[in-house]
Amino acid sequence: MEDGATPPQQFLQVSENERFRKLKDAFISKYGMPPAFYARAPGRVNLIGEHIDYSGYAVLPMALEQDILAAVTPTQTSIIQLANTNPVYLDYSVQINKIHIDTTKPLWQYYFLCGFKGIQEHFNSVSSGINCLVDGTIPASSGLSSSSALVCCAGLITVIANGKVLSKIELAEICARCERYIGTEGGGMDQSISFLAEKGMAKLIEFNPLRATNVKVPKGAVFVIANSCKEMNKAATTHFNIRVVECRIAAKVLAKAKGHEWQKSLRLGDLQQGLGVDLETMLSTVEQVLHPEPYSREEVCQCLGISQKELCNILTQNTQDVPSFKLYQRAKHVYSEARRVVEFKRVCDETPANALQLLGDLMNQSHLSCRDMYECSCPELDQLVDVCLQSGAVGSRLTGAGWGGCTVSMVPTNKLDSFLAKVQEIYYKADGQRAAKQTQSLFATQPGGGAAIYREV
Ligand code: ADP
Ligand code: NG1
Repeated sequence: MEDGATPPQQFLQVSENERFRKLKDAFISKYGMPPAFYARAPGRVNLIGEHIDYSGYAVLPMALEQDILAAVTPTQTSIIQLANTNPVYLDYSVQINKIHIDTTKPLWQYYFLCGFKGIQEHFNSVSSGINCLVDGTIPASSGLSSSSALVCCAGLITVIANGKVLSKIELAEICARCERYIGTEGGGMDQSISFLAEKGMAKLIEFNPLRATNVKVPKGAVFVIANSCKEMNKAATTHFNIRVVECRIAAKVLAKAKGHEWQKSLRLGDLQQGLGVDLETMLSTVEQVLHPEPYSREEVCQCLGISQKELCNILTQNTQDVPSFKLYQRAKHVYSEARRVVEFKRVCDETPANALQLLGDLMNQSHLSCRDMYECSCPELDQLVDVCLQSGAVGSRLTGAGWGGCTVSMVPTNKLDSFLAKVQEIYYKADGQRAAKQTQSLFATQPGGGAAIYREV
């Protein structure tokens, strides 16, 4: 288990590192002074455990090399000045006591402000302004947590610029909460792995209390990420929050049927804990209590004995008008996916002779459940998973929120070259738009390290 020490501060010779050197030069041309420090927060790939963190269940991600890197100088101006090396993301500035996050328009600066605001609120106030230049290498809106890397980087910058100290665990918890200011009710997977990751290790991330345990994936295979080239911004659509509220309602309906306290805020994981039963029993309870037909608003109100107004209090701002809820399918996915995470970790720990096959099977089952029960896939992701399996992967699944974005595949090391060549041929070269993006879209990845601060020697 992690001890949650403060993110490491490292020293480097900026002139010897091309990315840092370019960022420093760009910072000087923008602000007329050198940066005082640099902050980095990585993206992640989730190996298994999709859409279950916000129901309280453990997930199994690893950090990527791709990250958000920012050059920063604290100032006495009380102004946050933001610029980005990618011209798509426009310059922005705001006074530190006039922060407003518009949940109807998820512009890039609002993710930064989420991180800033989280720390500002934690310490009641922060006084330092900042000049900041951001450089990101995580494909955006592709299920690799570019948004959380930006929020975490901003949180870390605010802590350092104001001379404060927080543990990695505290930073992860604050950043998980404050990313919700953008309007999506996510769990804490992305922010936790961004702070708690260690090079060479995937992590089992458990919640309440937050902890991270090393998971060593058996030798003989590599994880390959493939981008479907279809983007999906969580905060700009209702898909994500609809799933969150379906899980909340399913937990309440199941709890009421089992004579358990259901009025307070309750997640599917809290219910299992409260009932003191195993995941198997929760899956049978889903079969006994819930029906596969969608529940209308009226039926939910009737089941719970609540008014339409009380139902609205359970919903988020952007799901107030949802007409029906698929409770059976969502609960079935959550409890079965939680069980697959436990099984995946067990296989990694015990490494039986057929470990790779077992892990691959779990990944394939996870994709089917995401596709059919949770309905967070899309035709492009389903096609890409099929192509990856045909090309030699032992397991393949969508990763991250879904409805677009990336797949992660487990590929035997000795088949990696032919796998990459086949997927290029079938998925990317056959389509002009995908072909244009193919170099950044398909890559093998190793578990990377967590967020860090860098200073120039
Ligand atoms: P993800 O699955 O990658 O977290 P989201 O759709 O939730 O995707 O968030 C993507 C948003 O994060 C982008 O639209 C942008 O506002 C912000 N973002 C991602 N990468 C960068 C970057 N390099 N610089 C600035 N903002 C970024
Ligand atoms: P990405 O892939 O970064 O959009 C989202 C949530 C996670 C988790 C996954 C699905 C946020 C910030 N992230 O991740 O907490 O629920 O979807 O497993 O909301």
